[in-house]
Amino acid sequence: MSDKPAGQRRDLKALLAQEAGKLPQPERRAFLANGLTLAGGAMLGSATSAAAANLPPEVPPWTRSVGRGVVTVPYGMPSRYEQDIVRRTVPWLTASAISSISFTPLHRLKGIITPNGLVFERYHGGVPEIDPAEHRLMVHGLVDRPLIFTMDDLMRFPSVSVIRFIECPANGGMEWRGAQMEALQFTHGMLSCCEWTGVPLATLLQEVGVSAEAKWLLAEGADGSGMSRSIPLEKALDDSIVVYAQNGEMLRPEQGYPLRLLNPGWEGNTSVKWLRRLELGDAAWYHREETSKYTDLMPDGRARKFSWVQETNSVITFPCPENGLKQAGKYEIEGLAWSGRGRIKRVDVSVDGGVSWRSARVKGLILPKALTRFGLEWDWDGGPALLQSRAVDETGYVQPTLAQLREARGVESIYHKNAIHTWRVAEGGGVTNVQIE
Ligand SMILES: Nc1nc2c(c(=O)[nH]1)N[C@H]1C(S)=C(S)[C@@H](COP(=O)(O)O)O[C@H]1N2
Ligand SMILES: [Mo]
Repeated sequence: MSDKPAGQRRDLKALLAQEAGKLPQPERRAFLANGLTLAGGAMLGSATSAAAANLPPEVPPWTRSVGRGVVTVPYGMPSRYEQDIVRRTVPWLTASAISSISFTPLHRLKGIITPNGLVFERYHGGVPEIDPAEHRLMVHGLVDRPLIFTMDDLMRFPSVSVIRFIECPANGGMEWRGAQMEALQFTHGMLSCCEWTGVPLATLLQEVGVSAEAKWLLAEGADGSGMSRSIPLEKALDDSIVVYAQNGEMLRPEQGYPLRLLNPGWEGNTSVKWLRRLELGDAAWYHREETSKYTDLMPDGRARKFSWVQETNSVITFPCPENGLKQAGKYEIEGLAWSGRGRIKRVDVSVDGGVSWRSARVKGLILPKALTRFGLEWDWDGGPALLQSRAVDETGYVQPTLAQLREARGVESIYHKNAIHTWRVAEGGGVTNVQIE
């Protein structure tokens, strides 16, 4: 999008008028037929910063010489012009970087896959450096044959690959009591979606033979925090996966190299990284991460426990505080929707704070428990607007309003804030984060 002052845009307009005769006619007709007027076009907007000598019909220097050769960069990195697209953290959120969180730059991503280097990170005891040759997974407890697997052992089992989101249930948690984060990266960035490859947990459980009394499973990490969660056996047998690869390559250290558990659609916390131990038992363990943490204090003073599923949620990724509007005209409002219960069925978008709604186009892959992208064409009149998205999943669950969520859960929760989110577009195109009930 254009981020140039109006003066420069006028220069562009003049330049284009001058160049118009040189443009191939069919392209020009299509361009105008789309109804996009000058600065509405991102291509035109970005052209304003270019030196005249590099603009068509001139031939720029990089076209008049050869570029760098193969394996100058053995492991490829994004263009240096994309260097600002990085994970970011909120320094005041946690006392130390060892037990902290970084956020995915959702405002700059396309499609539904999060590139490995931009997947949000959450650690309770830092990232351990584990040699896969020395890593073991022990499966024991109420089983017929306790076993210890090497990484090589695990890779001999038939594998599966699935595209699934992982979301920390604390995503947006700063906003329960009204705190406003002025960036999409910080309101919703504890969210990622990757293709994960590994062995279904059911396969490993078959290998060890689960005892009839077993009802729960404890998953424990090999990191310094020794993080652990109790998982009901039904989930473990349903769709949990012991994962070793992510988007086609081995897991990143930040994501649990060499092995993590993936519980699709559930609190990110249950997807234990650096997985070293699975214990079968007849009851939940009630460890720290399911008692003092990852429970929700309700208005009656009691705590909701084992609130595993990440319920239907959505957010508009363009425009957003980081990506404002510059000039009245046509745009595509875009966003992401997801549900821990299955597929997204529909996404409605409002530009008037929920008074009226239109159905957005759901774009690309529509997979269960995966990010799903939506878009809606919008002719912005240049005036104030309140943008909202409301997702519905295949179970019929409708994303609640903030008022409905507060009504049901009070304001003491940290986790599971999946309310309809509002971006306020001001006259002039600046976007801010607002809460409307
Ligand atoms: N062993 C271990 N597993 C862990 C954690 C951890 O600190 N240690 N953090 C959990 C939390 S709270 C979340 S939200 C997810 C985050 O996964 P990611 O860092 O791959 O995005 O990992 C979970 N698994
Ligand atoms: Mo988390």
